[in-house]
Amino acid sequence: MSSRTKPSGLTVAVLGADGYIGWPMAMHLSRQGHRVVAVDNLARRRWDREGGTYSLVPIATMARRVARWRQLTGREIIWRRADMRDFRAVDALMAEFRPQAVIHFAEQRSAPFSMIDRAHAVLTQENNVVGTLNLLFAIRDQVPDCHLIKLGTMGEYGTPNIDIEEGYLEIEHNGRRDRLPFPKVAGSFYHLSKVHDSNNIYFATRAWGVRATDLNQGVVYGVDTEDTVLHPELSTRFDFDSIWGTALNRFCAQAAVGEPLTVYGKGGQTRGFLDLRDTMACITLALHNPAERGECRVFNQFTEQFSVRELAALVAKVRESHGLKTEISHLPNPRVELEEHYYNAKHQHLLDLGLEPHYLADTLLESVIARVESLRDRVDRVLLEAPSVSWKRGGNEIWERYSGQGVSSDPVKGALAG
Ligand code: NAD
Ligand code: USQ
Repeated sequence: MSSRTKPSGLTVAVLGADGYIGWPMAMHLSRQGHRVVAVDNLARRRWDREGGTYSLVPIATMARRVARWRQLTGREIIWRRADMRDFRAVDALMAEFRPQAVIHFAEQRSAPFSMIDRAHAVLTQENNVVGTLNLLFAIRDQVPDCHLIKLGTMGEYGTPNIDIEEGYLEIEHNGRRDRLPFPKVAGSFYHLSKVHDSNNIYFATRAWGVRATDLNQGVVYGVDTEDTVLHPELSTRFDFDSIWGTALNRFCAQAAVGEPLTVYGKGGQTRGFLDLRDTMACITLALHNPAERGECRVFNQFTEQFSVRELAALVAKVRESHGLKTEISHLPNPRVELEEHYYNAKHQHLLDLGLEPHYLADTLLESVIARVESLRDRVDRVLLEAPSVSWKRGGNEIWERYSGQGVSSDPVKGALAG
């Protein structure tokens, strides 16, 4: 691992910069004096329109965001609309800006979305795998020294009955030893798209000497960073529906409007979690301590682990401290996943680089719930309802109810039109 730390004035491309994490990341790096090129094809806004979902926190257009950022800070974020599946566009971006680092968030990131039907599974894997492949080729051809920082997910590993290492496992088999990628048993076509990406990235580091950091990130929570709070037009999104909203976001929204918390099955499903501010810190640490040429580093990027049941209890406890009773309902689980399992995932590398974590304390939960409460008039309770995508049967009632046309016949082409 390189010992370089804290360079400033790097040119960094943030791909997926209109998203929940991408937008605060773009501001965070701009504040630190880096030259930020923010790229997105706005597909996510389009998928929201198609499915009748929306961010609870109102979000401004990218044009308004970068204008407001410039006005408040005097700093420039260069905004470019481009689709990662369009190789010419990706190649041209790398050639024009010659970034020293690329932070790649630009993927379809919902597991339920990927399980709606064949078309959504294909869209997800085509969007994610082709986008990352295009980026790898563009880096090889245009900026071979560029550091790729790629957002993967802890869900790539699944929930094995052994400790989860950071990317690689030392194995002894029939008297021989090797260090091999940790086995991956992902739980949705979305999570599998990240496994495929990881394999392609690892190959590109070996074949072409690309420098890469593959961040297996846990579930991110929180809505505010020091930059998003500067102005309403700098806010980032907050998803609460059953397609895009994570369990924790949904529980906060359900508690805020007095609906029961929707725990799927027994609720023993355990995952890694981290605060949005720690995501900023982790990625900045990876950026300032780059991988070597030909190195494929894997960091497990989370700070704490909780079961779904524990999350629901935490939210209910916060409400109780305000004298409010919150019901927790255990619904039939729409997913195919273990509901009680061993889970012990290592996450040492980022701590070694200097990460100082925030923890999911009552105060943080309280502030998220309060934020949702202040927006309660915007909450459509239909979107908080019971799960709508079954891992076995697919389908999405919300999608059909809102769009009135069911799943669009070719969402892949549609997304290109974005
Ligand atoms: P998001 O959906 O809010 O943002 C993703 C952005 O990427 C969107 O703005 C979308 O328009 C853009 N995008 C998608 N496909 C694109 C394409 N082909 N070309 C250009 N832009 C495209 O998601 P997020 O929550 O900000 O997640 C960012 C990344 O982090 C994703 O890769 C996700 O898989 C990963 N991740 C997220 C979490 C989480 O809890 N949010 C946890 C682990 C990993
Ligand atoms: N769950 C509930 N109730 C709900 C919603 C979900 O009990 O109302 C359960 C699910 O069954 C699952 C767990 O909560 O067991 C986590 O689901 P989630 O929707 O919060 O998170 P997930 O689908 O895993 O996806 C989210 C992000 C994804 C990221 C992933 C990180 O959407 O982009 O990759 O978290 S990780 O979980 O580490 O793979």
